[in-house]
Amino acid sequence: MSLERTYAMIKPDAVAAGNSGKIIDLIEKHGFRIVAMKKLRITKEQGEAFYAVHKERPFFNSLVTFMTEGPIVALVMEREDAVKQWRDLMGATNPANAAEGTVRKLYATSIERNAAHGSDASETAADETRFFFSSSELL
Ligand code: FUP
Repeated sequence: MSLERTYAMIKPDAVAAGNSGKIIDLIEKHGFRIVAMKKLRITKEQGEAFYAVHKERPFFNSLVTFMTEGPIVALVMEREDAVKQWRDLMGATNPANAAEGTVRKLYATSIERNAAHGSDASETAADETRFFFSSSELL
């Protein structure tokens, strides 16, 4: 299997709680190479565009408010089977259903305040990467 890249975010809840370092440590321990990383605060416009696929869902406004309440850490990371491996390491969307040892089991507090984001496919990862990083930032 060849190397794949995925896009990840450590969400505002986990950054504010001081858990970003521990999550980055987990990421590296699971064999991901960090290709790009930055701390930033998402604007309302960026949040609405990033989550546009969920526009009609009842949680959309609340999700955008949460994602813009404080800084996030955005990452591009690489390993074999990166999209699935990162989703497995994050755990289920709702931390109540997340497996032991996963990021969401360890650090999430609700389905909304769920500590981390991971792309759902390689193509989505490329789009989400372009949304936050220029090609010269991918190292
Ligand atoms: P995931 O791929 O695990 O991030 O989950 P989804 O794409 O289904 O959902 C994206 C984000 O929407 C989740 F991370 C949190 C938020 N969400 C809610 O706030 N409430 C819900 O009922 C479902 C999702």
